Amino acid sequence: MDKFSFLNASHAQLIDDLYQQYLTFPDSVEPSWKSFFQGFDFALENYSDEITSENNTPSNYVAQNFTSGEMPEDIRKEFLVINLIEAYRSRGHLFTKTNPVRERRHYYPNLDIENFGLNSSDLQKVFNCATETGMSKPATLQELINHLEKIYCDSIGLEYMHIHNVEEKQYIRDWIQINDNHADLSNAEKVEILKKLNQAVAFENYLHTKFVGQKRFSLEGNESLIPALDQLISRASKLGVNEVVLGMAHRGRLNVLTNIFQKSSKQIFSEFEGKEFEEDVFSGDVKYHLGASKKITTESGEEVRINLTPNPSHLETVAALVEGICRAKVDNDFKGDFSQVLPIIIHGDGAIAGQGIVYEVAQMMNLDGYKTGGTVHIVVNNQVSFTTNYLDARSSTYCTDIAKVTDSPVMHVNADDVEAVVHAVRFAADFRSQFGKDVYIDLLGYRKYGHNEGDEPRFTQPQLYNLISKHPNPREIYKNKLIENKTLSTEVLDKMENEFKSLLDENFDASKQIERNTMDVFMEEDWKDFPMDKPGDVLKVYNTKFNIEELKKLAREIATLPEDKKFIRKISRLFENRLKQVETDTLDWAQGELLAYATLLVEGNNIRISGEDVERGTFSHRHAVVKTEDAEEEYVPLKHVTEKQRFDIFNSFLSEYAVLGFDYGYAMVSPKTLTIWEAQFGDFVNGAQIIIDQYLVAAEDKWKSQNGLVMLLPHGSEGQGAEHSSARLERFLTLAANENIIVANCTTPANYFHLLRRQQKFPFRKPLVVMTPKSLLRHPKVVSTFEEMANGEFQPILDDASSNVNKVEKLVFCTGKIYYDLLAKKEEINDEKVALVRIEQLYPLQMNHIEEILEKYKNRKEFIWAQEEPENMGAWSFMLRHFRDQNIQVISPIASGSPAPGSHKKFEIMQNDIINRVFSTSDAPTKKPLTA
Ligand SMILES: Cc1ncc(C[n+]2csc(CCOP(=O)(O)OP(=O)(O)O)c2C)c(N)n1
Ligand SMILES: [Mg+2]
Repeated sequence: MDKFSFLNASHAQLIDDLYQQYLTFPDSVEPSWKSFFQGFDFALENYSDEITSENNTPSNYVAQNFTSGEMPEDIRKEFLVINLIEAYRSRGHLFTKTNPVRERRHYYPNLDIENFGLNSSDLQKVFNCATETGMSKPATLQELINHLEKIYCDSIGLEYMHIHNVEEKQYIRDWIQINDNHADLSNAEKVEILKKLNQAVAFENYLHTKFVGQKRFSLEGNESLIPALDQLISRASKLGVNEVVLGMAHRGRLNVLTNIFQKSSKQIFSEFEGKEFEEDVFSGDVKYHLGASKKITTESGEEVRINLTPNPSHLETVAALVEGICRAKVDNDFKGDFSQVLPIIIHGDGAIAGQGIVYEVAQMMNLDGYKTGGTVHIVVNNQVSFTTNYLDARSSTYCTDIAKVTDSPVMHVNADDVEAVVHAVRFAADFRSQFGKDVYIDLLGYRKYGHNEGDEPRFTQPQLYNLISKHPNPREIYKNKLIENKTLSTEVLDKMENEFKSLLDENFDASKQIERNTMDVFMEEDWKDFPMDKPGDVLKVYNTKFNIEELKKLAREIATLPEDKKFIRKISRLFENRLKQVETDTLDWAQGELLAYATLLVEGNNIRISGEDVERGTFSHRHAVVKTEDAEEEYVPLKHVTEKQRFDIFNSFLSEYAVLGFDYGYAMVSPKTLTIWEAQFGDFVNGAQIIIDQYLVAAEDKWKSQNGLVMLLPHGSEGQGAEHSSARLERFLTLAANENIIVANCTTPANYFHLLRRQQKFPFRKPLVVMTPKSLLRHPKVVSTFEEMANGEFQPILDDASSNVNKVEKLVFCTGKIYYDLLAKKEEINDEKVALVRIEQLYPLQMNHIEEILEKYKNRKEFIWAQEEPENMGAWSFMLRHFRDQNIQVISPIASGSPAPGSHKKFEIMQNDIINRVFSTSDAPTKKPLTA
C-alpha cells in the first residue's frame, strides 16, 4: 500500500494546522504526518524549482501531488526514505544483534527496503534526508542504511519512540547519533574495562574449581555486568552523584561484592567454608543475601559511597527498599538534591517480568512522597528463569516492558559486547542525570550453568545448553578483539590475568586462617549513636514526659488555623472543637497522636508519615493537612511548630507491598526520623506480608539491621463485615521472638502519646506494630488529660483501678477496644466480681507486672482472656502460650475462617454473647458459644 495514502482523505485546513504544530514540536505529530512534513521541508529546501505558488503550503502540495498522483519521483522517494528512517527508530530494536547465543524471534514486516516501496536500484541514489539522522551531508541510500544499522541494529537495540516528551526524545536521538551509537574509548579505558571483565570471569572460574558444586549463582554469561557497574558508578559520580544504593538478587552477587564493593575474596572464600559468625546471638544469613557499604574512589578520582542493600530470597522485594533508602538519604543528607544519590536496581529477566512489586515501584517515579530522581534498572537477562524459558515467563515482547509505564528509555544490549554494554550504562547515567527519570538496560546474555551450580540445565534446555557449552566467555571475546586491533599485546594480557589469579590464590590460602566470619553491617555509620539493644532493654521505662505548659502551648498552636485563610465550615468547627478539648482538658485520640508528633519535632526529631489517605486520615480524625476553601492551598499545622525539623506526610498511591518496603527502607537509614506507615484498614497489611516476614521481624537476626518503623493498623470488629475488622494481630504475635518487634494496642490517647514518643526515646531502634482504633477515635471515654501526657509514661499493662481487689473472682485480661464494651457492662450491672486488665503492649509482655497482678487478685476463681476475634485469631494462642500453667481460659467467638461475621446484626449478637459470658456467674454459656 502507498505509504502516503492517508493524505488523499485529508482536509486542507487540518494539514496546515498540523504543519504549524509540527514546526513547533516535530515529535508531537503522528509519525506518518511527521514523515510527510519532513519530506515537504526537504522539498522546500532542496527542490525549490519544483515548488510553485500553488504548492508552497503542505495542503496545496498534497492537493497537487498526492491527489493527482503526479509527485516528482525524486521527491516521492525522499518521502519513502524518511519512512524507512522512522521505521529504524521505532522498530530497529526488533532486528538487532543483541542475542549472544541464539537467533532472535522473527518480526514482520522487517526493515527490507522493499517493504518501504524502495528497491536495490535506489541504493546508490543520494538522499537529502540522510542529514536528518546526524549524517553530515546527503548520502546514498546504502550509506544511510549502514549508518542506521549501526545506530539501531547492532549490539544495542533502543526503545524510545514510546516516550511522549519531545525534549527527551530529541535528547536521546542526539545522544545515539554521536559516533553511530558506539563507544568511543581511549586505550586506557579499554584496558580498564578488560581489567574488570577479567576480574569477573576469573573470580567465577576460581570459585568453580575450588568449591565444586556449591551454590554461588554464578554470573557467567553476563560477566560484563561488572565493568558495566564500574563504569556506571564512575560516570554517575562525574555527574555529581555522591552516594549509590544498589539492590540486587542472588545472581552474580558475590562477584559484585568482591569486584565492586571490594569485599575481600578471602572473606568470601571463608564464608564458603560455612564457618560460624563471630557473634552467636545472630542467626546470620546466606552469603549471597548480605549487604555492604563502602567508600570508594573511582578510576577518575571521584569519591563515592556505595551501598548494597541486604535482601531476602523474595525477588524484587529489595527494589522498594532501595527507593526508600535513597529518598531518606536525599532528605537527610543531601538537602533534597536528587542528583546526588543514585538508586540502581539489578533484576533477573524472570523476576522483572513476573513480580507485581516491579510495577508498584515503577509507579513511584514521579510521586512527591516517593520519588528519587530516577532509577537505573539493569536486567541480568540470562533468558531463563530457574528452568522456565522466556516464552513461558511473560506475554510481553521484552522483559523490560514495564519501562513503558514511566515513559522510560530501554537499551537492550548484547552482554558479549562489553564496549556496547559500557556505552549503554553511560547513556543511562547521562539520561538519568538530565531528566531525573528511570532508565532500563537489558543486559542480554546467557546462563552458563544451571540455576545454581548443582543443577542440570540440560534437563530442560538441552539444545540451548549445547550452544552455550561451546560459547567463548566475554573476556576471551574482548581480549581477542583488543589483540586483533593491536590495542594490547598478549603479554600484557597474560600478565593481567596472572596477577589477578595470584591474588585469588593468596586470599584463598589466607581464608583458611579465619576462624569465624564477621558480618558486614549495612550503613554502619548512620547507626553509630544507636547501639543495639540487649535482652530486656525494650521493657525498661524511658522518659517520655514533656513540660506541661509547653505542651498546652503546642496544643493550642496546632489546633489554631491561620486567620487570613478560609476553610470549609466543617474544618473550622473541627479545629474549634480541638481548641475546646484543650481548654476542657479532654484530649481525644487525634490530639494524643498530633501532640506526640509536635513534641518530638520540637525535641529535634523529623517525622515522616505515609500511607493511603493519611493526610486527612481514613476515619477523618487526623486532618494533619487541611485545604483552603477557594484555592485548595494546603495548611499543615505541624509544619509550623519548628523551622528546624521536617514534618512530612504523604498520601501514598494505592499500594501496600512497595510502600511499606519503601518506608521500611526509609527508616533503615533514618534513626532520627520517626517513620510511620499506616494501613487504610489493618486488613490490607497482608498485601505487604513479604516485607514483614523477611525484613521487619527478621532483619536484626539476619543482618544486625535495626529499624524503628511504626506501623499503624486499624483493627477491631465493629460490624463492618469480614473485611475491615482485623489487622491479623495473631500473625504479628506468632512472628515475635527475642524482642524483635513491639506489638501494642492502646486504649487511651495518653498511652498512645507515650508509645509514639518512646519510639524516639529508645537508645536503639525497634519496629513498632500498633493495632489502632476506629470507633474509639470518637468514644467519649477515650480521652486523656494534659497531666497524663506531660507527666505520665507508657504503661504496658493497665490494671483495673476501680476494682475492689478482695471481691474479684474473675480476672479478665483483654486488649484494645473490647475493654470499653466490657467496661460499659461492668458499670451497667455494677459487677464487683470482675476485674478488667488491659494489655496495652502485647509484645514483649511485661511479665513482672503481670505476675504482680496475678498475685494481687488472690481470691480469683477464674482467669479469663476475653477477645472479640475468633478463637483461632487475636492474641489468645499467644496468651495461652504464656499462661498455660495459670489455667487461663478464653471467651471469644469460636474458631472461624474469616475474622468477623458478615452482617452487623450477627456481629452484635456475637459481641453481646462474649460480654454476657464474661459477666455470667454460670459457666454454661462459655461451653456453648455462638458460631460465626
Ligand atoms: C518471589 C519469589 N518467588 C520464587 C522464587 C524462587 N526463585 C529463585 S530464583 C528464581 C528464578 C529467577 O529467575 P530470574 O529472575 O530470571 O533470575 P536468574 O536466576 O535467572 O538470574 C526463582 C523462581 C524467589 N526467589 N522469589
Ligand atoms: Mg534469568
